Amino acid sequence: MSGAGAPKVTVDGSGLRVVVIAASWHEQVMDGLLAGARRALRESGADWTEVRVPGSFELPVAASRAAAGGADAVVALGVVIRGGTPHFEYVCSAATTGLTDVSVRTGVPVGFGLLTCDDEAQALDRAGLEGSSEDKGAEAVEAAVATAVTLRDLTLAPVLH
Ligand code: DLZ
Repeated sequence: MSGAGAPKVTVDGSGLRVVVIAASWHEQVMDGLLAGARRALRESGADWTEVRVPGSFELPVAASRAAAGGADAVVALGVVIRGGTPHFEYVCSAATTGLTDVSVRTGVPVGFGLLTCDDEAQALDRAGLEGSSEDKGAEAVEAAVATAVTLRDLTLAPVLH
């Protein structure tokens, strides 16, 4: 999937409580994703907390707890790099399905900052580091905060007859 065509999302997230959940595999890439997420959160004006989980497989259960605990938006960050066994597919699929389920079941938007890459070079190119072509940590924050604002406005919108 190409990153070309991504919108520039700017949104006022003041008053929102965001929980960032970050996996711990692939430290250099994760550092980039987290730095991008923090930049975007500062720009949005939202308040946030950060928690770490061991791997991307653990992102959904932590996201579920954060949503149940009152977060207005959750941002899930992780990196999975393809290896020589089908393990990659299982971890990616479980994390993706799990995060989707959390967001639809709870009504709390989950920013999808999970990189699923063939190799580390691909991941570094998307990690928002110097020389990277994309900043997926920031994108995940922008999407989650923008969606939380949209959902808040939808809840407050009067019913038109
Ligand atoms: C086991 C595993 C492997 C092989 N690779 C990754 C990875 O590239 N990225 C990641 O976030 N996690 C990986 N894991 C760990 C699993 O996500 C999970 O933490 C373990 O299977 C324990 O439940």
